[in-house]
Amino acid sequence: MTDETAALQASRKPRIALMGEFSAGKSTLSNLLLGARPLPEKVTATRLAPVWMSYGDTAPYRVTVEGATEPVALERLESIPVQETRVIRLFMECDILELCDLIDFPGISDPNMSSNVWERMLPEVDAVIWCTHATQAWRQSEAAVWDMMPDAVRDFSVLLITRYDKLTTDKDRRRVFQRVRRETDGQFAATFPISLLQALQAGDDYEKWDASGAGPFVTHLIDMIEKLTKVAARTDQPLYNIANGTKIPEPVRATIMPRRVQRVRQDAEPDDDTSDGAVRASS
Ligand SMILES: Nc1nc2c(ncn2[C@@H]2O[C@H](COP(=O)(O)OP(=O)(O)O)[C@@H](O)[C@H]2O)c(=O)[nH]1
Ligand SMILES: [Mg+2]
Repeated sequence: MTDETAALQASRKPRIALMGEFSAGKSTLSNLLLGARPLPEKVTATRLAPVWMSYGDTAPYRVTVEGATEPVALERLESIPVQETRVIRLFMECDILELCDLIDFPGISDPNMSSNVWERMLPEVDAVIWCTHATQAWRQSEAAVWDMMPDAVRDFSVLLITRYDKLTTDKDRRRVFQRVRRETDGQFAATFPISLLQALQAGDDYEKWDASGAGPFVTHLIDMIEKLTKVAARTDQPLYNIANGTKIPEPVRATIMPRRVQRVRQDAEPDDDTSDGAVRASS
């Protein structure tokens, strides 16, 4: 990590959400990214409220919909009431969490869970890694949710076509990739086919790692985190809250610390040059 990156991260780490349909591989992806310290089995096996992972050794807790916090037991995560829990907070000392926070979302169209369980967490996110099953990639329900995402989030987000190992012929693999690319054109920063299982099993075998599709994805992810780190340093607002047509705030270029930083009104006249919503210093 460069000094510059370290200084930027003192302000706020980018928050990356893992989203997609139930069983698309979100929790498997968390495990892959967390590396040697995988999530407790319950996180991958159970329907849970969103799980927000950060660096550290703070004890796990949940935040209720009313905003109260309550300690939780890792071995009893399944007993946490989903509807009444805004988010479960887990802290781990994993390399990836030194760079960003990860939020594992529940499946978007799970019939057993109201969509407000995850919708109410969206304002907290900067970018998304969207997992879509190769064998039923980019369903109507996925497109519908993605349609509602603000541009600022979409511009940084990545689409992962998971379970690529389930496609057995080259022809199938090409066909699925091309169709998904066509149907999501311009809506993601990048699209990668991947077998999360093969990536997990690759261990130190670089050939297997690359063959799984994890190589190019992780390279892109590191670059994405670096860009997001700079953006996050400029604004306390997660990118989800930046309205379409509004510029992402420019850095505040003050040599002396401003006494206060104001958010410019968004309803200002369009030809008024303060109407881009940028955070500006005023003294
Ligand atoms: N074959 C194969 N199985 C996968 C892949 N990714 C995930 N799985 C399996 O799919 C199941 C659901 O994955 P999970 O990560 O729990 O999905 P989530 O509901 O999106 O969190 C698990 O049994 C995984 O092992 C993949 O790329 N290939
Ligand atoms: Mg899961």
